[in-house]
Amino acid sequence: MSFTLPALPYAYDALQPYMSKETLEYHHDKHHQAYVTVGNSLLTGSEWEGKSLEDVVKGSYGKHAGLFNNAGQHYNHLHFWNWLKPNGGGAIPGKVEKAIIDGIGSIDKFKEEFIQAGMTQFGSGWAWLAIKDGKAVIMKTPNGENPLVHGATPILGADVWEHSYYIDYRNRRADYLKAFVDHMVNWDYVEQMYDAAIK
Ligand code: MN3
Repeated sequence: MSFTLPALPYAYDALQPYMSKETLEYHHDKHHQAYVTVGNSLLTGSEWEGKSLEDVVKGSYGKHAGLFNNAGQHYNHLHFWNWLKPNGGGAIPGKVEKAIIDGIGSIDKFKEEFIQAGMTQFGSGWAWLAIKDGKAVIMKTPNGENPLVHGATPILGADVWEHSYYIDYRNRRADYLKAFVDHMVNWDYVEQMYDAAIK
């Protein structure tokens, strides 16, 4: 298989005022497209050609930095577009809410720790809610890394690369993360990933 860039699952202006049309045009059409294009050129002829995206990400980690960075970012962004939706945030589906409370303590603590993970990821990277050994945990990773290479399954991720927020929030990463949690998260998609992660 090769990597392909799917269309956004909503209009480019659908996440305003929390994420602008301009941000999504650059982030999806330029940044994600570049991960797909470069990833495909590095995948072709490699030992991972024909493998699933998850297997490419896990297999290339620590072995082929260029392919890993681009495949990891392709995986992260495929989900990232679906982790967002217009009028997002709000009520968390019951079983996900229970998993968060069991693993992290409370919903308020989850929000606080998730935002803190994003704030303390120095430079580019991601903040995550992941399932590890059946439990909900907060993680953070640099660059294109994700929980898959740390024995966990991501169920929600916030891109804290500057390209994800600088047009709309400038240097105010905390405001972006707060808007992400309160107004943009597509909890139905988080629930789908949770269901798959605990199988
Ligand atoms: Mn990005």
